[in-house]
Amino acid sequence: MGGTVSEPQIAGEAKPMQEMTDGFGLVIDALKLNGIDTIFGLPGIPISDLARKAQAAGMRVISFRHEQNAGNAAAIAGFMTQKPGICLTVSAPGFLNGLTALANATTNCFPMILISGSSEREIVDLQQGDYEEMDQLAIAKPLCKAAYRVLHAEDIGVGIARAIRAAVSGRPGGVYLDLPGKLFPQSLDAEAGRRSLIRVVDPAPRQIPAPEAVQRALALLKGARRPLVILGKGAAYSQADADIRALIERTGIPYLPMSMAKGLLPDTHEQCASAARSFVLPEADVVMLVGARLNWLLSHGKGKTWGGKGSRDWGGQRFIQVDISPQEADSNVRIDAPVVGDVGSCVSALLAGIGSGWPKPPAEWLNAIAERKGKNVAKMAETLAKNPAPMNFHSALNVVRDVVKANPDAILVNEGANALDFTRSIVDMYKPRKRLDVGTWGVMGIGMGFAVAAAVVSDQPVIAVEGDSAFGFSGMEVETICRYNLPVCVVILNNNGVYRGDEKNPIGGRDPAPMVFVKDARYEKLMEAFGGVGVHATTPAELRKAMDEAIRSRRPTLINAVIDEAAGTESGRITNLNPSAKKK
Ligand SMILES: Cc1ncc(C[n+]2csc(CCOP(=O)(O)OP(=O)(O)O)c2C)c(N)n1
Ligand SMILES: [Mg+2]
Repeated sequence: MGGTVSEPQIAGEAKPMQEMTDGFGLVIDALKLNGIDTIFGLPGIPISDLARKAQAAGMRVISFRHEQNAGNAAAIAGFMTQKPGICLTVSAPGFLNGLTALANATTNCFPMILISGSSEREIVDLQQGDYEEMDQLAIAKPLCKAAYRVLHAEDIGVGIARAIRAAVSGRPGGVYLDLPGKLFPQSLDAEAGRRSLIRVVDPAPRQIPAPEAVQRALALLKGARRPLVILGKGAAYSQADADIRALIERTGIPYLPMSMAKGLLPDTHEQCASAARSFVLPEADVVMLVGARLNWLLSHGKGKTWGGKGSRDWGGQRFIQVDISPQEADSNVRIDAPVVGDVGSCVSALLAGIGSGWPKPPAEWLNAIAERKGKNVAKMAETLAKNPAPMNFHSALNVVRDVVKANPDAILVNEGANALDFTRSIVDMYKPRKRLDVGTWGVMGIGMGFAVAAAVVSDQPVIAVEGDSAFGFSGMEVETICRYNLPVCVVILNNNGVYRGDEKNPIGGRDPAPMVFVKDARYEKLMEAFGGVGVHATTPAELRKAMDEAIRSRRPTLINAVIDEAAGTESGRITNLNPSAKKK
């Protein structure tokens, strides 16, 4: 046991020297017993010794500069591994800093456990003003899937077991585990401690769909004239990669990957309809959602995007929805064939029902899509071939696209507005779970936390394509990247501001406009400050050279790619969601 301590025998006592353990040791042993080998966190009172002892017990302890980044790291580690990512924070302010990541994880269905130390219950509950006093459990509850507190060392095993089950079973999500400072030094006979721990059996049980639900779905799919499959990040999470590919290929149905489902099949696959998205959504008659929700990212399944007459009108589609949550169906429009179960079990049941003789969709539909795709791909190729000075998003991302193509195992982290939207549409992904981004909320700040975790979990090179604003939310973690010597190449698409950098103060006052930053900021020097490689790139050739070198050397690298400050658009692709922009 990593964390056991020995207590000296008391003089005159007859019993042999008793091996003892304590709260610190039990937390570490419980995590290790469940195959959790990494903690992302930021230590301090009361969890400093927990971090030290975890490292001494052979766990990887990755310390960050801000808890939100540690939390984002834990969340994406959970997405990548199907094991809950652990984020460890101190009380009140540290806990609150981690809470945004916990809420974001829950929204995105990433399994993570936020473990926070907390202050003395007796003082907190009487509000007597303890050091970092806060009723953390109450605050965490509405923002996560489950929240628990452990008061006695002998309950640590149960607490960790419950947290693990809550995080990964059913629809995964964020879990809060409150460990008051007084818990850690509580000592316990080591043997009793060992017996109190639980190795969780089957933490995420398969959920097999009902045969009649599968039949209903297949009957609907079979009658379709213009079928479409939409793959969401739930499909990517399931790791049922081979079956998902078989489902697409054996049915011959065109598919659209949501952002983090890109690469489940290579984006260059002939059935990929991404380049004809605005054609296939309104035209499809039967749509099968696989681990994708009909939220804002899919215009709630209605409106003009889906061929509805007005913004709230339903189109004519009929929907099949494969989802682990029985509550998901009918959230926005009618779901004609819900298939409830884990994506892997559902897809394998669908495949069994499909057999080998499934008729391909009508050629008319496939040809119409191919035609749109061809036109749009040609148009894009033309734009990408241009070489303007200064660089724009297209000419810079054309380089990233080539580098990712040459390094399909590299993981791409991506955030920003234009920096996000252009990267998503220009950079093809070739393998599952290689694209990690802002997810359901479109949240800024995931960049460096995701990059650190991706490198730690996979040991593959990581390319983080960042808007200059987006980068600022987690930029201090370049020190973390250097400290752990991680193979992360940050590419900042630097257009001097949020969306663009050419706005002026409307009344000509001394303050700059609210959406712009210091012009020509030298972000690369931040990486140099900590011993990494900084590059100022003003041409595609310079960018290519620096990226190739970063991937070859695996050295922490930050490339400041200078982009035309007038190249972006307001809110990137979601200008329509911005109330003030709408008035214009
Ligand atoms: C936590 C959070 N705060 C604020 C925003 C609003 N927001 C959306 S995109 C963005 C930054 C866009 O600028 P940049 O990253 O430089 O990308 P660009 O469009 O300039 O390429 C901001 C602040 C957000 N999405 N999340
Ligand atoms: Mg910008």
